[in-house]
Amino acid sequence: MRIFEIFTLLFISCAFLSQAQQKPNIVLIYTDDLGYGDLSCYGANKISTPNIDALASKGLKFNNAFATSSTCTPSRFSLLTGKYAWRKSGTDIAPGDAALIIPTDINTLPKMLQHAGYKTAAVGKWHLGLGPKGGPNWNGEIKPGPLEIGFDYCFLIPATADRVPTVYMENRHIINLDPKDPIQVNYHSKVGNEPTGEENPELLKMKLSDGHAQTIVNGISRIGYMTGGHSARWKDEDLAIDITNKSIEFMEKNKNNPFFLYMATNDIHVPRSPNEKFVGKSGLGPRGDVILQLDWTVGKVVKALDSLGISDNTLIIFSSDNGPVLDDGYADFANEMLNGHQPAGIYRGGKYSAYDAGTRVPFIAYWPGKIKPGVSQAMLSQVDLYHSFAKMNNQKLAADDAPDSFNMLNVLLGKDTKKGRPYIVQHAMNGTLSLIENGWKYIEPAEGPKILPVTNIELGNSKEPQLFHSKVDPKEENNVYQSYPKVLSKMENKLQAIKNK
Ligand code: NG6
Ligand code: CA
Repeated sequence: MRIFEIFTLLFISCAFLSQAQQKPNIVLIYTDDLGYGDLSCYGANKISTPNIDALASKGLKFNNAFATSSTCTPSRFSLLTGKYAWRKSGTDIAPGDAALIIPTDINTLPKMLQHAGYKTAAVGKWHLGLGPKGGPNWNGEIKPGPLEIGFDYCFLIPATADRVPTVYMENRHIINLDPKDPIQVNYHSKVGNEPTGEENPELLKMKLSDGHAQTIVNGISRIGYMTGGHSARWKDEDLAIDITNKSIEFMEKNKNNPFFLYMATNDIHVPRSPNEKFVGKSGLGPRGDVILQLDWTVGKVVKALDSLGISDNTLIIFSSDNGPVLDDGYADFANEMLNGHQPAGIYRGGKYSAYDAGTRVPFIAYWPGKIKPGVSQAMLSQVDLYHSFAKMNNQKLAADDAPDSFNMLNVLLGKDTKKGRPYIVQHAMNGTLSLIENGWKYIEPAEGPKILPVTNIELGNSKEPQLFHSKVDPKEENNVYQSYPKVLSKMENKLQAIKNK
């Protein structure tokens, strides 16, 4: 063999080896308030989501995957820590000036991936608090935050789009902030003299149905008061575009090394303010239009991975933080323009609820060449992503790490499409826990209203225990706890044991 040939061979085998050793990128598209029935690949026929459908048809679509909680903050906490949020107080829906909720001295999913050699980013909605006790200093360095719990980079909506401050944060600072016009935020009393929804409803481009009556920014009034920071304020109609662009930038920068992108979309949370490209396009009003916008986002991400040539080495997970809601405080015609669309599919309840629609969410795993296309009936919880990604990267978990997270790598990769997790714990808005196991669903007795006003969602609260035979009654219509005392007591005990763990 001539020297040239030897070198060529060496070169080829090195390239092959480095590709084989390259850890897979992970893109977690974590949507907000998207229901089980909101996508055409999950049976919707009043709206079409071709880009997400393509992920589902070329990847693995899960029919029994769950967020841990039926609201945002606790679902995100559980996903990133591998620990049920209800084990820790202060993890309910966070006000926009809350301090960082995830402790900096515990291991987290992004820290584990950093340790495995990944570059990690959080782009989009945060809603897990920022800064020290007492809340962040919006005009200075905002710390601790995502960078202290395992992310190398972040570009964030600090809380939610309906909470002040309505400005972007990049790494530890608010961007485009003019020091001569500092931001002030207050969640108790008015600061500055900008109009509020309560005092000046005539200035609103979107009317209110509940709450959200404080400072008006961009014609939309929010939860909380703010003043200043004018040059830093986002345009709601550009949120999806900005989040998509920053996500793609991060992927481009990191195309030669393994990366983890936690891409938390603002869509389809309120206020639903689609870009003009999508206004009126769904025929279902703004809620439908932002579903189309979300679908566009997914298409952009997939295209970017393709054009960077890294699709075959990237695992995309698509899911939602909790179930659907129609009227969530803004009068945006979500109910009036529903046109027969079923955001929760056949399931009962919705966002905030203990019934299945609160936490049963779309979940798709897509990895060309690695995950065989198909449909999975296996049970899976988002809390399992931490342990499963650790397994994928041969990372050992310490005894205290991710205590509620199971290794479900086989389920994610489609090697087990039938069984999955032995049980699911669901956590509702007022703290009620439910257990799904062996074809049954148990909801513990709870005080609290039956229906959440305005949203009109059944919360699932009942002073009596609730037991549904999910196998034959997936819609949770017949409470059969009196007929099955043995099943009931078994499930009560099991839930108690999980609580005591
Ligand atoms: C509720 C808000 C709702 C939404 C929710 C959090 C009112 C009346 N309702 O309190 O609009 O912001 O909190 O949603 O203010 S989540 O998806 O981030 O959990
Ligand atoms: Ca949410």
